[in-house]
Amino acid sequence: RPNRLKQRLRAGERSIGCWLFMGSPTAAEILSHCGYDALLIDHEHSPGGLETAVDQLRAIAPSPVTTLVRLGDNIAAPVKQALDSGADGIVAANVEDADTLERLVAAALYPPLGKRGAHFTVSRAARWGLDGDLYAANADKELLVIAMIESAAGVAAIPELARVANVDMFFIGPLDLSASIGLMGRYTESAFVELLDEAERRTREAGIALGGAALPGHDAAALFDRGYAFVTAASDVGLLRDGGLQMARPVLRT
Ligand code: 3PY
Ligand code: MG
Repeated sequence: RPNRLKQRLRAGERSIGCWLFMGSPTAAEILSHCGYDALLIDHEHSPGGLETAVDQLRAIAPSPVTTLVRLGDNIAAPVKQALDSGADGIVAANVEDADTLERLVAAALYPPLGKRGAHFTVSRAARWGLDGDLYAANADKELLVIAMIESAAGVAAIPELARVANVDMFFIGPLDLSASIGLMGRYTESAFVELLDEAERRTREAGIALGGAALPGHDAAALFDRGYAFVTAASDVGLLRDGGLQMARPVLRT
């Protein structure tokens, strides 16, 4: 199946994503109908493991939305399992060195480009072996590998990380980026603003697509204006929480 986000990146089109923190296939299904280009299943902070992810992927599958899994750990095993389960790509949190990134890319790509092990019978992505040849022929071209930059060390490493082949995007995580310099969530502090600017500038200079999460108070449009190709501006939890507050507050006040 075509990777919508990857196609849009190639075409220079702006794309929007939403995080899935609830481990809920129903929330995933609802959001798959809302016009996002990509949904990001989180395994870094969220409940739910691979089997939950498979149910989320099934719920999204009738839609053309790209599915990404953010890894709980930057090692090879969950990369292979997420991709064989049918995710269209992986997101690695807080990447700070080229060796780690190289190993993750190698886990995502079949030889000769990488070292991804092949097994199609157990692979939902290869339609349980029915599409083994087709999947093998297209996987390396279609999958996305996204590295998150979310520390001062990660920003410093951008030129080195950019030399790793077959990385599709650097995605800036502002919360952890601010925390890494002792300013957690203090997005207007000049030291943070400067570090964010530097991360954006280095990514642009490296010629890698820039992604990021919209800060509270910054809408996605502001990030697109700064050259972002992909922005996440919502999550299943955030939408439910904020919608819940919005409905309850006026009632409670009367
Ligand atoms: C961060 O801001 O740290 C993120 O991981 C974005 O989702
Ligand atoms: Mg983070």
